[in-house]
Amino acid sequence: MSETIFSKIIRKEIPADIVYETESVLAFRDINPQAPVHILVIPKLEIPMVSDIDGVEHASLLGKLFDAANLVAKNEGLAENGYRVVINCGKDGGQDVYHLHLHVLGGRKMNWPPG
Ligand code: DGP
Repeated sequence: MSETIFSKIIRKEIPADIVYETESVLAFRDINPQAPVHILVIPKLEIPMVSDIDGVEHASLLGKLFDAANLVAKNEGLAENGYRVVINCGKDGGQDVYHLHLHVLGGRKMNWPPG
């Protein structure tokens, strides 16, 4: 699958409000926030979607993604009241950008069930 706009953000070819970066992970504010805090956490490795994850091959990277999600949530002051971490997968899952990303949402009470 071809690269997405997130690859351009990783390479700093287009601007993004980056809040956290390591050699393998990048976190930046969503351009269309659905909550007072809405941050995307992505691997720099191009994995299109959840169904492309290999649990063995990507185990370490997945751990780093969740560590980053928890860290940015803490940095944004979400640790006490909690937050939601969402991964949309495919067309019916509501995925628009085919580069794996965790949505970290917080700063308001989330609704359930999701739409
Ligand atoms: P999803 O529907 O799960 O694939 O979410 C994609 C998210 O990516 C969506 O909430 C909007 C966000 N997004 C798309 N393009 C850009 C961009 O160029 N910059 C930033 N910061 N976010 C983007």
